[in-house]
Formats: sequence, structure tokens, C-alpha cells
Amino acid sequence: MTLPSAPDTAAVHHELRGGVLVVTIDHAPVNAINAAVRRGLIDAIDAADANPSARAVLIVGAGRGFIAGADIREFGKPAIPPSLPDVCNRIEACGKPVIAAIHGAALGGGLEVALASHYRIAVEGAKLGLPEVQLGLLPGAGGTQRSARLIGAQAALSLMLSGRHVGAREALRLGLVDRVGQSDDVFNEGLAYAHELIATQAAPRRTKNARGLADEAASVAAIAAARAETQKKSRGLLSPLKIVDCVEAALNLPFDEGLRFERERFLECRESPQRAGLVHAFFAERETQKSPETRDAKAREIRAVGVVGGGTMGAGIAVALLDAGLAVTMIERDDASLERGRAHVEKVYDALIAKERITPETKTRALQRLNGATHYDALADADLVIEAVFEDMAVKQAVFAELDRVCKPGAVLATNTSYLDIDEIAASISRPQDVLGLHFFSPANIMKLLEVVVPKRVAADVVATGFELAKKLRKVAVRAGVCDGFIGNRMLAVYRAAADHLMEDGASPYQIDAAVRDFGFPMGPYQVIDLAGGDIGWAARKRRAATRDPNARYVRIGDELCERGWFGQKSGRGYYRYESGARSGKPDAEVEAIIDAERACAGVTPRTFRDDEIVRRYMAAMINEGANIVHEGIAQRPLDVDATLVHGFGFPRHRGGPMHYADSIGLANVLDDIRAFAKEDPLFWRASPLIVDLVARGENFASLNRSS
Ligand code: 3H9
Repeated sequence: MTLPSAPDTAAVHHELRGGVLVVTIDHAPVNAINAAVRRGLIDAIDAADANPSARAVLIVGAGRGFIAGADIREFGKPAIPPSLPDVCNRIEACGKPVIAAIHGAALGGGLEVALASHYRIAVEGAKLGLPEVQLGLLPGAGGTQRSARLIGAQAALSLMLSGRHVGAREALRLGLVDRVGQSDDVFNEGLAYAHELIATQAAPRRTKNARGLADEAASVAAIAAARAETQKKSRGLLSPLKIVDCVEAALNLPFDEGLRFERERFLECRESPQRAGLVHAFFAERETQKSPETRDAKAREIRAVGVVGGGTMGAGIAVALLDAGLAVTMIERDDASLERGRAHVEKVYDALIAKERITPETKTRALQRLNGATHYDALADADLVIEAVFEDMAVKQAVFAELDRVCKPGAVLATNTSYLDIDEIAASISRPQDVLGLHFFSPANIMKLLEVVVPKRVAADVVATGFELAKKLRKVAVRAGVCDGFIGNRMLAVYRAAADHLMEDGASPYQIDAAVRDFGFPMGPYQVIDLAGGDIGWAARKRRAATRDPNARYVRIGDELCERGWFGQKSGRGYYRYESGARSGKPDAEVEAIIDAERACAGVTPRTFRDDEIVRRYMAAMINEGANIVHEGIAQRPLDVDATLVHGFGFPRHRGGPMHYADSIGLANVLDDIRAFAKEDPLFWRASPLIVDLVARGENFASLNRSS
């Protein structure tokens, strides 16, 4: 349900309707609260108090929702009064009953406005939440104090620590709202509620006086449990523990003191690099969805999709498509392979059922949309086909020749190749304009990243279709140009090489992994290799052997392990030892002996590295290659590199991505590091021309994001 916005251009307008002062927040697209909205709200409440004809106040949002929160774009800029806490206090102090009528998003500061109101009604489709934690913040406009008083410590903590959104019905159950509207007509529902309150002479009912914390023992227990859980889980994040502290303050301090306590903690979070990193990540993942093609062209319609190949990747892609409600036809070369493909799909769903993420019925419904065939003619009606067969140019071209033969005109023909030249694939068929890369990451139904790889001859509407598909699959699409490894895997190859150099020079793989984890990655590079299978990288290294610069440093340790059949978890040994199917490995003295032997072979005298030295090299390699990728136009902007690493490679979100991180520590410092490392290995550590240029001009990567 969408409310029309008034012709008036003010961010907040109000008018008297039969004794109710209707206050409309009208700040497209999501009614984020900026200085104008804050001012407008205060003026409206002042007007209500001053007008004897106004007997109640109704706050509604114009457009698709109530209020999405404070305007995140204002963070980091000089604060303009009034502050949102002052606005909320003013609303709460209003002498007339104030009703918040909620449709769409009432998030963060938006929900805080509603909590400061005296009565709340929501309609179906409303999404309420306090998601500040996801931006490195805590609710800073009384949200920690009012939510705990309104719905109790446990429910408030769960809402704020998860940042999750709740629907109207759950909000009613929790006590966040007083009622759910009969219809989705938020305005009339709100107005009717206001008239009812006027008729019953209902007085303002202030949340600061609510009794949700009255059971002191239960509150104390909930706070202690949340603190213990948060200490275990929050991995260096600032705001979660502060949220717990604020709820404790709500229990122990008078309201006004609690508000002051909250404000101090909020400001500490707002000024932290974590907040800057998380807000950057928020905008980056929205910006990446915009490409020249999505601006200029309309996506083709996608209903039926084909997937060629039922291996791990093909099956994962099929699940991602099925989960988006699409009909999928899987093609395999014979019945046995098709059966295996289907079994792969079932296995993915069974694992989700075992973890209670889905019900068996969901699996049944999804599988009803899955068809299989051993002949390409079954793809005659497909709107889009994604090829996920063996990584070999001849094999892929053979598949595309078949697709060219059977697919209807206008069908989008996509390859999931990780590194092959898509221009060459496109050039091999009669309709290169329909060919693009859709590079999924394993497991394809889970990983958020989708690289939309844009070959030279592709039509704009085909690219737009790739982005539209990503939206349907709820993935973060990043536009990438054609090169070996596109954005993500190309960077991975370089920062892994930096890790290998560190290992050969004296750091153990276990120290490197630990240092990288401490930086915030969920796993270190050698744990990842063991998880994915060392044979994958080994095959890639063999493929590149012929074209490798003979002068480039090459570390043979990984090859040595693979030659012994130590591929990682699946073979019980890799960089780590995995006892009887265990998923976490133990350091292996034999691996260390192999490393020692390789060091001796390479004539390296091992030295020690501090953890921060490891991270500096690892990050400098990543940043430098990211800069090359932007410089060559493979990524549109630094933020595309950031989103790729955050959503596909476990880069810690609170650091924003490698390019944002580079800016945060100073690009000139990164350049100094690269030049210092170059003294040992000038071939590997060649400073990207983009970094050199930006530093010379006193600019940073963010300046390139802004100018896009
Ligand atoms: C807070 O409230 C702090 C307070 O506790 C204390 C203060 C003292 N500000 O996502 P979409 C933009 S912290 C500015 O594509 P959807 C967004 O960038 C805040 N801009 O739409 C995009 O711009 P563009 C707590 C915002 O329908 C456009 O709106 N609130 C904000 O898929 C459309 O957004 C949150 O964390 C904002 N707050 O999803 C909620 N929000 O068109 C953050 C959005 O130029 N927002 N924009 O690319 C969301 O979760 C989703 O945007 C929402 C809509 C669910 C609302």
C-alpha cells in the first residue's frame, strides 16, 4: 500500500482533519530522518500543543513506509540541531495523545519515533526493528531505554542484538504495537484509531513510564545471559556489548539518566571506524546494483531457467533459482549424471532441513519446480540458461554451440566460468550479444555475491537481466569486466601469493591464519584452501604454469602437499590434519617439516613476523590488486571491489572492504608499505599506478566512488 505524497515539498507537513493533527513525513525514498524531518516533527508537535482544536496527533509516513531510520548519510558530518533524542522526547511530552500508524519500514530512529509516540498501530506488511547494530551503532534516540521498558529486557535485547525486522503480528505479540489494522490502508486505520482514542478520552501514555522491566529478577537474568552470549559472539564489534550495557542502565537508572548513558555510548559508536566501515558496506552493496546497463536498458523477462551441469556448482545454482520461485530444467549428459545432479540438489535441501532452516514441505515444493533432461532440446523455452560444466574452453564452447542451436531467440546464455575468457565463448556462437558471465560462489545458494561479468559484445538488456536475476535471488550483484579471475578470484590469487611468500619466509600457515582471523576474516587462507580442496588451486597453478613469468617468485609448498594427496578436509590432511572427519584441523608437524625443506630448497633463511606485519603484507597485496582492477576498468569503482570481498571472500564487513580499509589507514601509508616490500621483491610488489596517482594528488579511493 502506497500513500500519495502531498504536493508540498516540506519533509514534514501537517494538517488538521476533524480534530486530529495528521503529521506526514515525506522524505523520499524511505523517509530517512534528516535535519529537516527533525525540525518538522518538533514544529508539528508544537503546533498540536498550541492548537486547542487538535485533540490527537497522528504520525504517518508518505510513500512506501513509515520511517527507515536516521539519515545515514548525515553521519560523519557536523550535527545539525535538533537531535533525534530531543525530537523523541518532545513527541513523548506532547500533551495530546500521539499515535504512530506504521506501514512498511519503521526501523531504527523510525521505530524510536513510534516508541516515543503514545499509541502504535501497524498494518500488514509493516517491518519494525532496531537494526542499528548492523551499522555499528545502537539505538541512540531513546530506543534502548524505551524498548526495554515497553517489551521487557529479553525481547528488547533480542531485537537490538540481532537487528532483525518483525512483522505487524509479531510486533503485536511482543507489545511493540497496540493493534494491527484490519486493512492495509494505514492512513484510515490510524485515523480511526485516533478518533477512538479521542472518543474514550484516552490520555497520553508515555513509554518512559511503561513497566516492562518490573520483574527485576527476570530482567537481570536476561541481561546476564545476553552479555555472556554477546561476549562469545561479537568478535571485536563495539556496539553489541554497549547495547547490553544500555539495557542494564534502563533497569538501574532513572529514565533521563538512562538516556544520557545511551547517548554517550551512541556517540562513541558513531565516531568509531567500525560504524564508518559498516555504513560504507551498506551503501556499497546498494551502489553496486547500479550499472550503466541497468540505467539504460530494461531487463528481459525471466521465468524458466536452464542449468547445464549437475555438479556441486550446478546444483547450488539450481537451488538458488528454485528458492527464488523459478522453474529450473537441469541438463546432464546421461541419466546417471542427471540422477547425481538431482541427488546433489536434494542433499542441499536435506542439510537445510537438518539445521531446521526449512521444512520438508519447502523442499517438496521446490523440487516440484525442478525438471531434468539429458538432451538440450528441453531448453527450447528457457528464458535464461546458466552453464556450470567443467572449466575447459572446448567443453564450454561445445555446450554453447548446443545452446545456440536449441534456445529461442532472445534467451540469455550465461556461463558460470571462474576465469575463462567469456569473449572467446561468446565469439564462438552466432549470438554473442546474448552471452554474459554469471559467476556464483560456492555454496551458490548461500553466498551472497554474484559477479555479473560483461563481455565486449553483450547487449545492455542482457546485462540488466543479470542484475535483475541477482535481485530475485537476493544476491549482491557486482559488475565485472572480463579478465582471468574477474574481480574476486583475481585478487585472491594475489593475496594468497603474498601469504605463500610470508610462509616461505618464515611464518607458519597457522600463524598466518590466526593473524588473518584476528583481523576479522572468519577463516585464514590455509583453512580456506583446506575447506575448498587444495587440488582446485593446484589445477589452476598447473594451467598457468606455461604463461607464468619465469622470474616471478613461486612457492612450491602447496604443490608438495597436493603431490602427497593432501587436499585438505576431504582427504583428512592438508595444511592441517583432520581427525576422522573433523571439520576443524590441527597443526601438522609434518607440514612444517615440508615447509622447512622447501625453504632450504629456495635458499631462504626463515625469519619471524609479528602478526601485524603479516596483516600489512596480506592487506597491501589485496589493496594493490584491487587498485589495478579498478585502474583497468574491470571493476567500475573501488566500492565494487569492496562489495566483492565482503560478500564473496569473508572480508570483515565492519572494515568496509579492502579499499575502504586502505583509505581508513591512509593510502599513502599503504603505498609506503608496498615500496618497502618492493625492495625484497620488486616484481611482485609493483605499486598500482592508480595508488601512485591518488597519493600524488592527495586523494583516496572514496573520491572515485563519489565521482561515479
Ligand atoms: C538510526 O536510525 C540511528 C538512530 O537509532 C539514532 C540516531 C540518533 N538513510 O535499501 P533500498 C536509501 S541508524 C539514508 O534500496 P529497499 C538507500 O541507500 C538507521 N538513506 O530499498 C537507497 O538509496 P539509493 C537505522 C537510506 O526497499 C534508498 O534509500 N535504519 C536509509 O530494498 C532505497 O533503499 C536502518 O538501518 C537511511 N536510513 O529497502 C535501515 N535507508 O536509491 C536501513 C535506505 O540512492 N535501510 N536509504 O540507492 C534499510 O534497511 C532498507 O533501505 C529498507 C528499504 C528496508 C528501509
